[in-house]
Amino acid sequence: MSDDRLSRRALLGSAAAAVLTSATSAAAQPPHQHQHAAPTPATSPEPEVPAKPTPANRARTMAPGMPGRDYTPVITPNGATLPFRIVDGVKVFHLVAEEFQHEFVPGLVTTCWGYNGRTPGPTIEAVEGDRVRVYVSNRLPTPTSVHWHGVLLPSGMDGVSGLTQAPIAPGETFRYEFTLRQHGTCMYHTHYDEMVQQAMGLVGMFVIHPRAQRRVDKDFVLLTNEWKVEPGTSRPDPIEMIEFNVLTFNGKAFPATAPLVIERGDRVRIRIGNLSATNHHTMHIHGFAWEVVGTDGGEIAPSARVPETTVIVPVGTTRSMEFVADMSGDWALHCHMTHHTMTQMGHQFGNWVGVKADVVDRAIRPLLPSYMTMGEKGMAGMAEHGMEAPQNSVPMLGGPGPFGYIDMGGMFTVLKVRDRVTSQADPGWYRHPAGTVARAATAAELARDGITA
Ligand SMILES: [Cu+2]
Repeated sequence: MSDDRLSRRALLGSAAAAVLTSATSAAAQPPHQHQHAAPTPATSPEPEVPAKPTPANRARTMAPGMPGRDYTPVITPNGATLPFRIVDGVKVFHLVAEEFQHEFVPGLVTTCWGYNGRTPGPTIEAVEGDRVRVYVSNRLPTPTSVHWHGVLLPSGMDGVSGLTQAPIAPGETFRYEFTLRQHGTCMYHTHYDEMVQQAMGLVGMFVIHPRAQRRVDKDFVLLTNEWKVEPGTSRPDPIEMIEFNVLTFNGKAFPATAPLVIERGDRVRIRIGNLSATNHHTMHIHGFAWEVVGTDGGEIAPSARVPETTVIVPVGTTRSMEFVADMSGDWALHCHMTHHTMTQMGHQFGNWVGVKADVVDRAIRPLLPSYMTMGEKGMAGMAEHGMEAPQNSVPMLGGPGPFGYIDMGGMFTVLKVRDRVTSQADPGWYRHPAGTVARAATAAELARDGITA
């Protein structure tokens, strides 16, 4: 022990003793001794203050909770759940941080970082009382670490590089181990060179089920992220701070987002995490009102829940919403920030509404391959009508729908509520009962109701 540390400890010991002294035995001090400098032997290992038991080290390990028996497993659309094995009563997981080719949407593939070949990494799913051991292997060209966001655990397992552990060097495997003493919707992400590594995709969800479940029929997990991918390039730009142009649910932009397939009458929970760099997302559901039942800090008491259709999920949080899906149909679920349902829209465009932009485009494109403008009547239909675009780019991409082109991209997906559901396979488009679809008004209707078109 260095002299410096020794003397600081001695000081701490003195201060603690002084507190005890003043509280209990001030009168017993010899008269020549100063009250707040009570003597403590310099050799005393720690202050004589009983440690307050902290929740993390009070955690009680229970038998491992098993899917199907102790909980209804979550569904991660476009994603996966991390498998585990049980060794001497401990759930053992393995995350591999690595680089791979990731397709945001057909036509846009870039080199990303993530876990086990995907971004977000596979969802970790466990049960309150489980003891979990997570090995993290680093196959990246740079150090990393994993922080268990929202998980209550001993400080040394918190994964903050430099603060609570050494960084995991390339080629190394670290071991994290703790007992889960809570339930809720948490996350995991890199805590080394955070801006670059999260922007490259080192993020994932960590769902902890309670022992006594309030069961739902469908329990979905969506993790949002935002990326900057210049049209025609092959890597996200990890130092972008403001102008993100690819916005994703579970690493996918619409139309590559898998639908959430729900049986009519199901009680549904949707857990949404946000590990975007900058943007809070305003998650809006069509067809239903939902209630926020929990955050990454825990459950919200039923008396405090408020009905909503749009919920802000701030950066670095999760929100869990529940509702009963009592109406069949194809219902949109999307971020309500309109530019977050666009893919690779340039933020430097002027306002070209009313201008014949294609003439200008043709003149400038040979000089600036990534140059493009919005269409003269707005941006709808630009991708649909075969706007010229650089290789490996999907400017303004939307997707085909049953009534034409859906001019949405980015953070947009569809809840498909059907009378009978047996899997998450896409059931196709909803077949609307006769007379329940908006259509062009007839002349007779306009005349009857006194409407001049
Ligand atoms: Cu958004």
